[in-house]
Amino acid sequence: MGVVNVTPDSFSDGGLFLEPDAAIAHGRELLAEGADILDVGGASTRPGAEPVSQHEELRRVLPVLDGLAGARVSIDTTKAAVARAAIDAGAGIVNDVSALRFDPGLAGVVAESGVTCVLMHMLGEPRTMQRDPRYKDVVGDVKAFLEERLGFAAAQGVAEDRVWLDPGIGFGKTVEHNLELLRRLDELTAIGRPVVVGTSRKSFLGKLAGGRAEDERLPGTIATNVLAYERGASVFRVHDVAPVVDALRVAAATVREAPDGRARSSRA
Ligand code: PMM
Repeated sequence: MGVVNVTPDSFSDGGLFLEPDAAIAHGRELLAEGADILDVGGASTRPGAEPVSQHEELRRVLPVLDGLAGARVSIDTTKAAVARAAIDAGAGIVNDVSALRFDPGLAGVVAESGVTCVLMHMLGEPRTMQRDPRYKDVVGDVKAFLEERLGFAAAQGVAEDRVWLDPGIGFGKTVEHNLELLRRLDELTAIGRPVVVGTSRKSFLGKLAGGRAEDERLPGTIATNVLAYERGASVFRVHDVAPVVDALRVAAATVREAPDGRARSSRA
């Protein structure tokens, strides 16, 4: 899953693709590099980000979705109206970092349209999530949250086999929380739904490597995505598609199948 952020303020590429033509060209480049899905977003979710109006979010993403018609696109939004318009413009996946918590209308849009949705864990909301995040057991807590949101989605009429789950790396988590989630990712894949991971260029990678800036975090991005693959993740949300595709191809060729001959995990 290649990231197309149509925002002025995303943490690693804010402002680079704010013009529709630049975003569309970037999306096409990511497809050429091997992305299966383009994740188009018009509202930054970086820590401390201020909310964006529905009107502004639509203004940013709609021309880009039109320009990328024909590609497999996910819309990174928490808003029902944005998801509705994006689906009408061809998006087949709704990537909701609030896991259907922020907009009471979004579950209905997903259910009624029959698209796939990504439910992601976040502690609270982007404005405040990095203020001293605490868990009893981060993996147990995130797993319970994702199971509860999966149940909620199903109760709202979303087919369970249309739901992907995401631990929300960096969303209300310390470095140690992120590492524990990646170490024990198999406990989340055990829920039985495809797991999405988004470690790309995130600050914990910079901290672990001795203070690297956003554009110096590709080695950490590759390391974490390969390990997540080995632990059963299915979808890898990244900015740098070509090198991660290469790394995952090598990882896939290296990983053994389960003793019973089945693939190790469900792949999206
Ligand atoms: N991370 C960001 C935005 N959207 N969606 C999912 N499902 N998982 C993530 O980890 C995730 C996301 C923040 O990264 P960006 O600002 O570079 O887009």
